[in-house]
Amino acid sequence: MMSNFASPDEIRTLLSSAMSDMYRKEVPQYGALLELVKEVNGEVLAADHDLKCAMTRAGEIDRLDVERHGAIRLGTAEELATIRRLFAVMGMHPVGYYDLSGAGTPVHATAFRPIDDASLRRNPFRVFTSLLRLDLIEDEALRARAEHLLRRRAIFTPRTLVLIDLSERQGGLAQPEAEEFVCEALETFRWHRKSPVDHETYQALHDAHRLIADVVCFKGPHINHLTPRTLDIDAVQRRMPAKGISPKEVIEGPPRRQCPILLRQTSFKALEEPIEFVAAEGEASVSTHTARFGEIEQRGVALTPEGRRVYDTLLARFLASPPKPYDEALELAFAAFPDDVGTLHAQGLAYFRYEPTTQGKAAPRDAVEGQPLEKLIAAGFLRLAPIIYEDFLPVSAAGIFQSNLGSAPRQSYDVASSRVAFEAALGASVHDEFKLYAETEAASLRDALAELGR
Ligand code: OOG
Ligand code: NI
Repeated sequence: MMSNFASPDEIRTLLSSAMSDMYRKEVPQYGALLELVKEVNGEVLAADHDLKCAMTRAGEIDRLDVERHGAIRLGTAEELATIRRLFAVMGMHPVGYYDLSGAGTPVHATAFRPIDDASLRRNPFRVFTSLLRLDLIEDEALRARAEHLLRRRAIFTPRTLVLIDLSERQGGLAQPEAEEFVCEALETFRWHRKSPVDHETYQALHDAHRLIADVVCFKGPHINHLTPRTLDIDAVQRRMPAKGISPKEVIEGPPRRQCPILLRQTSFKALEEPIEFVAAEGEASVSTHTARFGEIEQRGVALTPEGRRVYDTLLARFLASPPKPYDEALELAFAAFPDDVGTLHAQGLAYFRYEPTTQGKAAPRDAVEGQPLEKLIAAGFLRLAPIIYEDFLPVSAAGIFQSNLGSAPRQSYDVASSRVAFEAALGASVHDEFKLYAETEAASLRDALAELGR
């Protein structure tokens, strides 16, 4: 049967762009942030010709303007399982397991994102998706109340569910179905000013943990931020105040580097927004809630398990007692981490794509045949290009949660990490991000060597 289905890549792009438009209307500061990021990215690319060429070769220039990640928080296993099916329609799959309970946040999470190279190139839209761990509410009556409220809500429109089913049965959606799907699915992520609960219940859940109230007291999992990718996070951070945006004090993640690694992020404070709670005799009582915030990110090369181990060790050591000034001290703490492509590659700390150079393609057969990889690189026949990190960092995510919840770091929950329970709720296992990067690297090596005629 000939397929005339809309491609999942196209559906994802439609939805992420619709979501961006919706969020821009809901949170005006988001629009200001996008302008600032665009301005800085333009300046960086104009000033750094090599970076521009490298990003063009890697197909990253085209995706830069549409590249976003968002986050939602879900309340039940059923919601998580259905959101997995919803994201699958758009070619987004669960990658990685993040346990944030150790950081005092009663959730665990995964990131839905495209996993193959061509789709990532087209639009790498990612949604960090947390599941509330109700088992961490100590008060039994309160936990039962939360469970009851969650059971009662329906976060998907009936038509969304029909279209997900249809897509699974047919193996895709025709163009008009895809467009309808995007409109319907968008409803799940919308902000609701009216809460279906009374203020007293809200307050009780809020006192147990602000995050619990944010999930349980709302009709759906409002998208709580949409993050554009910048090529110079320090510059954007510096210029935020002039645009009326106040960022949090420090940038999460690794320090600024010649060869950027992983992911650096900073956010600005959540908005205080009016909410109408249910009151006696159908009247509404208006109070406020903070949930939605702004964030920017800069992405660098993905690290191998060994590189990640070194990163985690250095960061943990630094965060145990972060000296001031933070930025310089962090740079110093990472002095031992190699900061050039050659060493990162030679020591197996990061993932790279192999690109045959013009010189390599013109080289005589015996100059490439049987030569070890390092020789081909040293001879300039193969060039290394960083494979960009497409995922998240648990320590950074915990910092982001904490700063936008406005709370001081809490005591960590003393519970076992629960990946098995998470995957049972999800109805699938999560992809291993290291495996995905390693496969991309291996495939690029195969192609490069074939092109060199080896
Ligand atoms: C998600 C916070 C995590 C990130 O970029 O690490 C996150 C949330 O607050 O729901 O988005
Ligand atoms: Ni984020």
